[in-house]
Amino acid sequence: MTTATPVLLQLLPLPFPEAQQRLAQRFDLIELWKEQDPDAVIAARQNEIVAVVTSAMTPTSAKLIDKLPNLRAICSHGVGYDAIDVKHAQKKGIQVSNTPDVLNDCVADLALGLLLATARRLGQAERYVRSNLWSTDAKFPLGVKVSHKKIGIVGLGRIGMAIAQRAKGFDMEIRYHNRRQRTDVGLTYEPSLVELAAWADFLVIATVGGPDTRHLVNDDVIKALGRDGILINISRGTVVDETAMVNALVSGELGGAGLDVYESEPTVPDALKTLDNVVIVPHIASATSETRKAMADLVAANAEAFAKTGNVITPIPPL
Ligand code: 8YV
Repeated sequence: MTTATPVLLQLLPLPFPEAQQRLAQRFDLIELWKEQDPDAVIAARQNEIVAVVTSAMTPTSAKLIDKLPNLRAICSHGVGYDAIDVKHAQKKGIQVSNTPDVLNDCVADLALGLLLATARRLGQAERYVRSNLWSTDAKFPLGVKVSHKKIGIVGLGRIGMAIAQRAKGFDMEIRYHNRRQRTDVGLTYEPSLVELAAWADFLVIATVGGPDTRHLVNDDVIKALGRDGILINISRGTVVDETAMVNALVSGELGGAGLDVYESEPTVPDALKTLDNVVIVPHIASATSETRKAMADLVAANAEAFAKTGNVITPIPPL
């Protein structure tokens, strides 16, 4: 790298001051969220910018990338990259890093948390006690057992494997569906997603988002999971045909759902808010202080490594 202080375009603040400070110490920062006229600032400094900091939920388009002729690295806060045009960046020789592994535990914990909350009606039970219903009729409905039940994992990657590890703790029978069978895991592979759903008591979505998996969980899969089945989604809302899911929940053709992600966040279909067999939370799978700090630190480390060596530490593999 040249001796001049490299210029970094930061689309959003890192949620931890230490990590933000590390960027400020190493780069000439353009903190775009502070700018009155962001487009004018980008136009004025477009030739100087060599790196961008963004996040899994911040659109980082080919249009923005093409405005920056000397861009060499994009460092993203988050493991998912469906909001970033990674293919376009990589085609232009631009590295894109994400924050894998540091969030596996918390995302998998929330997947099991949603599964338990939905199966045991924790959200409904909470509302029941808070609205003083317990003292009046004491007829709270039964939940369904989790231990020793069948769990189907859609997308057996790092997070999927962490979910499988936790499911073993509940003595659950585990099968998975992926684009390809994995040869390095001793779990049962199901080539047909519909067959996996038909077999499973709980279907957990842990696959990547983006056009390749859009509506992978369609009406056929949802109907196969069925009246006693429970759908859990901690990946991306677009992976599930949300309209089909809502219709099946309302009609009773799907037993229940525990959701952290939605097709048009932060919009959540109103119908879901009225259903007792649904647990809905606001995209918080990685939202713990420990994990978000680790994610912010990894973004700073990727940017620092790029400034020092020209290479990020956790690049997204070529797509
Ligand atoms: C987000 C996530 O990163 O990592 C992901 O892909 O969806 C989350 O951890 C977070 O919500 C904001 O950046």
